[in-house]
Amino acid sequence: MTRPTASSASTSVTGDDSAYTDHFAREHLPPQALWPELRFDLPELHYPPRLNCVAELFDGALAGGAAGRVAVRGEQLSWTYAQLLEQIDRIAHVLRGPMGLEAGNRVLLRGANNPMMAACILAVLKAGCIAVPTMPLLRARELGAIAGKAEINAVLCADSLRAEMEAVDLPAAVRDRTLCFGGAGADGSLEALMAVQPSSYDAVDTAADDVCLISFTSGTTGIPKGTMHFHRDVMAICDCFPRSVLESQRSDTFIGTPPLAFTFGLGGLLLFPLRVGATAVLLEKLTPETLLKAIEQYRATVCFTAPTFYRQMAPLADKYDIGSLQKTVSAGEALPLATRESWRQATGLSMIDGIGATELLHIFISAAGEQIRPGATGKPVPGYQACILDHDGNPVGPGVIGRLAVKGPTGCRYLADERQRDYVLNGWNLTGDAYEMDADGYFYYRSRTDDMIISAGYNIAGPEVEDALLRHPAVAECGVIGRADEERGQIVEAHVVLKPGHEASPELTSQLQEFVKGQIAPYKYPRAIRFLTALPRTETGKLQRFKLRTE
Ligand code: 3UK
Repeated sequence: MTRPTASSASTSVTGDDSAYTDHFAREHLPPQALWPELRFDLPELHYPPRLNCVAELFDGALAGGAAGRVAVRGEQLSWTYAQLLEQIDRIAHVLRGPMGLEAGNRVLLRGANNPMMAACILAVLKAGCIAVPTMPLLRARELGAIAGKAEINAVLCADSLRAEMEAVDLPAAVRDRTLCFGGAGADGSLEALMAVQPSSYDAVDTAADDVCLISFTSGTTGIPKGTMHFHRDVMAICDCFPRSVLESQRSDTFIGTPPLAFTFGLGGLLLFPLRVGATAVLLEKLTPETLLKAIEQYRATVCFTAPTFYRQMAPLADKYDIGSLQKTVSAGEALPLATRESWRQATGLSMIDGIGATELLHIFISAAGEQIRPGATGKPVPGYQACILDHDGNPVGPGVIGRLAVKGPTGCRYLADERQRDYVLNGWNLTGDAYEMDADGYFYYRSRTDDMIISAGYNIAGPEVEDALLRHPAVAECGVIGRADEERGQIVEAHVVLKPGHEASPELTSQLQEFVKGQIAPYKYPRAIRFLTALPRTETGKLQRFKLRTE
């Protein structure tokens, strides 16, 4: 078996013996010929062949003297590193004891962001099982599809989400292995079972390439895709973006909105803080106002959320004392320059934009501080490489729009999915984004590859028109799509949410159209404008363009 070294990249698994007796995950990995090339170009990415990421995270934090420091804060409680570890260990005992799970089994997880949900996810990994976290708003039918695809063996579910979980069509054996947490702690609850378990658990001795996480894409269309990640992938994301771009430290307090079931949130709000012995604030149901309030209350230093949240927080920021904030990270969709500027005006902070994907686990192109170039997402995060490919898969130079291609220590491995062939080309991960590079190697987002609008022979990127519209004082949010048109093939159609105090009217429509023409090439202006009260978005803050199209 080839082992990854600094000089030779390898697409091979480390090949160490799996610790699993249930081989579902390895048996459902795509054939290795269809994997992207994996690169371990930095010394810190050379993990030992036996690796349990949760043991590794806690060993590191405790060795750094974190035992008595606060690891997680929720609305109701805070746990130090020692206390969080004890919760994790008790849950791990429940999984492998009374629940009767074996190594390699899949555990579906449901819950909003809070310390207990975090402990459950980490316990599953520590116990040698595979976490399948699910977005809190999913309904029974969607959960059923995920449960079926991942052939889950057990469920840990927040009491508040119990009713929807009970409506899922599950095999009796899985139903019998469903535990709830965060309720009154009644007999049979996870907490009741934890209370009688030992307070310390020896991590299962997993291989670095044992699958520990199956994360389903928040995909805006089609059947959800399960992406499979190894123990070493979890460590790799902690040792890339947070180390070289974010430069997080143990004095940091992390806060933000993305669900732990979204890898943006799992990394930014749990794994990254644990890696440096910092504090994670985990709060449920945040709004722009309550997030600002929480930043003030918890003296947060690092914030992770989506562009739409920053856009809504900017005009409210002066009502709160958020002077503790040092770094703000935006991901999930393109950060319009207009939003970057209004955030800077409101807070004095330069936004750290970063593109990530569930397939790659976390952020792979980004920039912070002096490295930021307005309009660009940034440069490949050390450990990753990126280029732009044309239609035939050949690299193109600066100034040409093409398909973004990435490789690094993490990469796409779909769970039994034909679409693996679409995401990987010649060893590169193709994210489905149209990007352009400049001569200095900065990467500029243009649109999703399938969202490029072609009107009367011109290529028009919706996000550029959105950025122009967002600069108008009446516009709060907007989404631009191509609408089929007999004469032009497609026309640019804008969907606009107005700020309070502004009314939709034909005059405003013309005003907005003229306003756009004054900022970007006039042929890009929205020939049609529709006014809405809100834009359709996913739980992760992504605009659902297909919903605008079918309206
Ligand atoms: C889009 C962006 C422009 C892009 C994610 C950070 O979003 C995440 O994962 P998903 O699988 O979606 C991936 C797609 O979302 N996107 C994300 N960030 C940006 N487009 N600028 C950005 N900064 O289309 C990408 O292909 O839901 C983000 C960390 C972990 C993640 N999973």
